[in-house]
Amino acid sequence: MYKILDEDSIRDYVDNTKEIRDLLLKNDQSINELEANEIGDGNLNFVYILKVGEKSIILKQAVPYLRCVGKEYPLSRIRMTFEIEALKTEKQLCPSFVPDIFYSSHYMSVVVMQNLNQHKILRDEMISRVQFPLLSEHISTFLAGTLFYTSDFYMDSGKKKEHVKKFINKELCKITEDFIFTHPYENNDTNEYNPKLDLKYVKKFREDTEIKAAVLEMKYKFMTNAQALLHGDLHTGSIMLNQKETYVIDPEFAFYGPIGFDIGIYLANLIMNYLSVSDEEVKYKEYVKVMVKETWEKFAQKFKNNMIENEKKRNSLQFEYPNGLNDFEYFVDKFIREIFEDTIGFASCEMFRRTVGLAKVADIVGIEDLELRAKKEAKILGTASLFIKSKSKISTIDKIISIIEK
Ligand code: SR1
Ligand code: MG
Repeated sequence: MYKILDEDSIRDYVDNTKEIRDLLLKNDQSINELEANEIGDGNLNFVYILKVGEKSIILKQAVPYLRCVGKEYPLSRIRMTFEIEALKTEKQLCPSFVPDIFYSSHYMSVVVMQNLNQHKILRDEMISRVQFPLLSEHISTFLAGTLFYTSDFYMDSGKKKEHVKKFINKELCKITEDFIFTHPYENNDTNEYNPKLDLKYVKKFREDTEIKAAVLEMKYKFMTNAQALLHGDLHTGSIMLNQKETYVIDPEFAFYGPIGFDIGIYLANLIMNYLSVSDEEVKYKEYVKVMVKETWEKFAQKFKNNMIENEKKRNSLQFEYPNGLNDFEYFVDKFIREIFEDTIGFASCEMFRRTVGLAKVADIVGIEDLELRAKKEAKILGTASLFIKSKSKISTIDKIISIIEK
C-alpha cells in the first residue's frame, strides 16, 4: 500500500524492503544505524539521503500533490512512473550521463539511485561562478543521443508509436502548458512579480500581438509535435556535475515532444545566468557565452552525424534520392535549422515564465537588491521578446550571442 514517507517512517520502509536494505546493511546490522535526511529543494518531490557508515544512496518519492504549492494542488503520483521509465531509457542511450538506478517501485512512487555526492547542482555552481570546460561536450552528447535515438529517424515506426503512448504524461505536460505557455501571458493569481519590476515591461509583452501569437505557436508545437522523448525540464537545476562528469537527473516531465524544447530550456537557463552577472565579471561572462555557442554547435554536429551514420546503415524514413547522401544532407540541414528556430522560441518562453510566472530561478531571485534584480528582469523580458519576434530571422548562434551581449 502507498504511504507517504518521512525521515522517521522511512526506517521501517527500508527495513522491510529487502532490495533497499541490502544496498546499505549487512544481515546482522541494525536499521538503527541508518541516517535519513530529506534534502529535496525541487518543486515536486521529496528526496532523501540514506546513509549507513560510508555507504549512501538517494531515495526519491512522489507525493500526491505539488510540493511547491502544497496539498491544495493535487498531482497524481504517476509522475514517478514516467521518471523511472525515462531514467531507464536515458540510461540505455547515454549511460555515462544518467545516475545508476538500484531499485524502483511504481506503487510506492519511489526510485532509489546513486548518490551523486561527488557532484554539485549546475545552477548553484553557476551562481558561484564555477566553470566546467567539459559541460557543453557532455550535454550536447546527451541531447543528441536521447533526442535522435528516440525519434522516428532511428526507431522502428511501430515501436516509436508505442513509446509515444508509454510516455503520455498528461498531468506534467499540463503544468508546462499552464506555467510556461499560458499564465505568464495573462493576469493569473499564480504569477509572482518582483515589487520593484516596473509593470510596464510586463504589459509590453502581454499586449504585443506578435509575441502572443508566437507563444501560442510554441505552445501548439509543445502539445502536438511528438518528435522525440524529451527530458521535459532540462534547466540547470536538473544537472549535477564535477570537473570530470555530468549527470542529468529528474526527468519526471519526460514525454514525446519537440526536440527544440529541451535545448531551448537549457540555453535559456544559461542565458538568464549570463544576464544576472555584472559586466565587470568579464571572464565568467565570456565562459557562459562559449557554453551557449558550443552547446548548440556541438549538438547540431552530433545530431547531424547520428542522422548521416544511420542513413548509411539503414532506411527507415528514407527513400532513393537523385543525388544520394547529398540530398539527405540537404534535408538534415533544413531539419536542424527548424530545430534551431524552435529552440529560440522555447528559450524565450522559459525566460518570460521564469521572470513573471510562479517558478523563478535562483540566479535572479538570489539578487537581494530588488532594484538591481528588476533591471536584470527587464533585460530578460526584453531579450526574450527580441528572440521570439525574430526567431525566423536569427540564423546562427553567433547572432544569439550578439543579442545577449547588448
Ligand atoms: C508549478 S511547478 C513549477 C516548475 O517546477 C518544475 O521544475 C518545472 O520547471 C515546473 O514548470
Ligand atoms: Mg525537477
